Amino acid sequence: MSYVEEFQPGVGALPPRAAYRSDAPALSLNGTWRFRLTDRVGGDTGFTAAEYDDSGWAELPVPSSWPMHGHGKPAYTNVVYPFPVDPPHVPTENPTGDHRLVFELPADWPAGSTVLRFDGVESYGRVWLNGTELGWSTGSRLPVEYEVGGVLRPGRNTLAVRVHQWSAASYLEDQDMWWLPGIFRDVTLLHRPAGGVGDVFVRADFDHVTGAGTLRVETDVPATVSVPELGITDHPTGESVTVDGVVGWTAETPRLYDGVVATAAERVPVRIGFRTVTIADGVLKVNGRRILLRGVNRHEFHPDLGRVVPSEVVRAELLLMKRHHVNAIRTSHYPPHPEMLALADELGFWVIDECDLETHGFEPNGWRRNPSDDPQWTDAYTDRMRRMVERDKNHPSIILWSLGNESGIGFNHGLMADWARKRDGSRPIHYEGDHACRYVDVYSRMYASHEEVDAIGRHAEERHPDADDELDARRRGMPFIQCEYGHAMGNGPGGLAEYQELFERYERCQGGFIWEWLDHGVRSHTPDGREYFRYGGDFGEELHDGNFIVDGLVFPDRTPSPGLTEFAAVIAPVRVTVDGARVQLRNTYDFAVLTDVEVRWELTDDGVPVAAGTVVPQAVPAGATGEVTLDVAAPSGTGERWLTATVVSTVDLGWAPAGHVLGVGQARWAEAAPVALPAPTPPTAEADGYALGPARFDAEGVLRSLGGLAVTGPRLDVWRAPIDNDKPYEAAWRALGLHRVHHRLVDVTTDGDLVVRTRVAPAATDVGLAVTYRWSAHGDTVRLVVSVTPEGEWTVPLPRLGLRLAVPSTVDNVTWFGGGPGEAYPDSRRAALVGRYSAGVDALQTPYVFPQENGNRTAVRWATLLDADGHGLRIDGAPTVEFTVRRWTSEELDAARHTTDLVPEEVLHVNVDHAQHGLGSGSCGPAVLPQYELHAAPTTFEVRFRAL
Ligand code: IPT
Repeated sequence: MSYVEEFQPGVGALPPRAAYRSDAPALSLNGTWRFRLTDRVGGDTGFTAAEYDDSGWAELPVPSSWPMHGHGKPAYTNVVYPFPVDPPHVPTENPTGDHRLVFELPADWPAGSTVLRFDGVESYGRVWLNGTELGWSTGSRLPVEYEVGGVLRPGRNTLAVRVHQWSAASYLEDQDMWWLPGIFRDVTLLHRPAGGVGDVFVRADFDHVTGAGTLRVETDVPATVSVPELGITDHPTGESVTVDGVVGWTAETPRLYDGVVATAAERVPVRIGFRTVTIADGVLKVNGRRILLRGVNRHEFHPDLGRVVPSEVVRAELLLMKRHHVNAIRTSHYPPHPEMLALADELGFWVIDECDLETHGFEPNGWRRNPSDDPQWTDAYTDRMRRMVERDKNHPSIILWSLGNESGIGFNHGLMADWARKRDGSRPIHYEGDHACRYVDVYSRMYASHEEVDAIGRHAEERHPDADDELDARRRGMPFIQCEYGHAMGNGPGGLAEYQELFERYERCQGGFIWEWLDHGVRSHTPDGREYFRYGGDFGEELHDGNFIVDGLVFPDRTPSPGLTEFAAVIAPVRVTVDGARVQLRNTYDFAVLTDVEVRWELTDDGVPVAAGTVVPQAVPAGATGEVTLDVAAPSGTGERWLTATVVSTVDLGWAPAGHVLGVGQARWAEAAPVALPAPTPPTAEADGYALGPARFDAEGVLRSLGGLAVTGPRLDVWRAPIDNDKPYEAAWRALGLHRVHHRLVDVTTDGDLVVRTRVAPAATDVGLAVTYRWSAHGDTVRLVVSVTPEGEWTVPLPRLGLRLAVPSTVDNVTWFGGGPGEAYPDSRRAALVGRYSAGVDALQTPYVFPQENGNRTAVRWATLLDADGHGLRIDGAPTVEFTVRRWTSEELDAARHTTDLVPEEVLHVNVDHAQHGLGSGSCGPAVLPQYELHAAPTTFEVRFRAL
């Protein structure tokens, strides 16, 4: 048995303590180290000696995930272990990274105690300083400190770290992510002055009735705390002090007070947020009020660097979250870099800090030998919990401790929870895997359907089979959160607005966390230099879970995907309702007063502004609704008239500049005046087809040109390149053959109109769609009425129902009046506003890492496709269509595996749809809600074409 196959968590580390940076000397050992990769445990340790010659080794930045720097490769599995499940054993072939750093100790470094701190080493790190072994650690996303005062030398020092990818601890770190070994967080030398502060525990409660804050700081040694702003000066630690009139900390009002904890030897800056978390009457409250979590699950990943996320990237991404109204983060599924929590305190997020624990790979084996229920692993479990709580306990943003993720359930969870409650009774315990809620304080689920959330809201959920009456009653009395919902894989998720309605309807349902924030794609380039992102299987892994690793609201480079835009619209803090000239503003914040905002309104006719103005509303308290009446002097007009009211901040919010949108509402003031079409001119038969006004058809009744513009089609289309969230349907769609339908011409006749009848059906089945295309010409407009009648027994929904046509690739400037500016689908269209928009065809594509249906513009009244000279085509819905245009077909999109597989054609493929099926969350969760399913049913729709 190899030494990496121990159940115990480590040897030689100091007891865990709070993360802080004091005025004691510190030396970052981040930088360029020497590196050598071998494939076995237990190799010669000669490299740990100071005199060892490492000049032949590679250079490697630390922190780093070494496979991202050309040493070995990343590998992705979701649930399964990429090695036999035989705990605590791991493969003999065990990528092992030897790291060496020679560093100079500053001449003024004080004598005495110094600790060497590693903030993250994956998965097993063995450490030597100047040839002396300090110990070893596991618990990758947790810090470890070694006392090195006795081994540190003046001048030159040699640090050697041997990191093994696989260890017994790998069984506890089976999170759904790339396997990426390395010293991936900071390495620091910290002087520990004699009489220094040691551990610090800042407890800062807020009494929402009196407005008083009570501060009590605990330290290992007698010390004082000062908070100048609150008039607290040299107050002894260990004793409470109550101050009236403090401002409580909340995610919406993240008020921090700067303080200092001091002994004669050391000063530790602390940032104090007064807040009290309680569960009362079955509701999770902060400072006495119910909170609603509008959260995301956040992994730490960077497309070039792996588990190393530069601090400026972290700040930018938290700002991006704030700007999209995200107010909560679950640190799935391990404690983040400590700086992220400091930022969460500062910017304002509710955080579930989750322990670095997942044993999901035991599930496919029936949870046999699951470490969660095995005493051999108890120390490892409680060690992880202790190291998380001790490191992070001073962050006001953290409101719940989570025991980990997807680890089944066992008594070790109970021991973790017990320890945490004893050490920090101020935060409730979360763990989703405890379905009976034996050890936890909140009821948490993942991917519960709307129906189930509704039942939970009514306290009418199913009883858990393992729960007796008491346990059942206990759970039924708990607040409910969805720690994961809305699976943001590829296009989607759909149905978010309906979840939000449930969270707002039921007091018990306190929101949730979208799975997940970020696509973990690995940035790569084709030989000719085009960028794309790799996912599971792209590194030749023996076992992998493909693109299940790209399931975020932002792309790997952290640009927002339409899913984020939609989520932002759904959770926008101000719900704006326009009713004539009255605009209601519902403030959905839990704490913040709506103030320093203005309502900018605009009146448009067919998307063209005709009047605009600004009004300043009265302040609206949290949870209340305010109203303004607009003074609109509207000119007369005949277009479709919309009033749009946008609530924007008039001040810099700290996380967004003035002008930031907090909510938008729209209402239609007038329908468009009906267009009177000129009387029809009948079709004429020609040698090779038919002429109808400006249109020319071939003998089979297929449109070939319009006013001289080459056009092919349109003909019926029911296929879309399946989206990841089509998982519940895709197999049935393909089995039926919806991706390979045949169009049989029935006949072409003229009866004043040109009437083309076809039957559209896949081979090998007797179901089909009888289609009639009725064409008529009215001046320069050609009108098409399509009637579709299903035949046979349809048992699957349709991906889409509409028309596809091809036009020359030169007409690639698109303008439309309808929903926009971004893509939208029936169950994901809160972000789409009616307006007039323009974009090039390329900008209309959404580059999902795994290519799939995308780019639909919803409720399009009309669209023009024009070339550089302004010639082209206009398409009108009667009244609206769903509209997509791309340089490849749906079939090509379907076949592509990476964005760079898509090659532009000489034509544009335009989909003009009567409807599309919804998105849902079916890649990992509920399918499309019934009201957004598209069923084959008798349907008639109308489209008009005109050459421009
Ligand atoms: C759930 C996991 O907790 C999460 O890490 C991720 O894998 C997600 O699914 C899917 O992307 S577990 C699943 C079995 C519901």
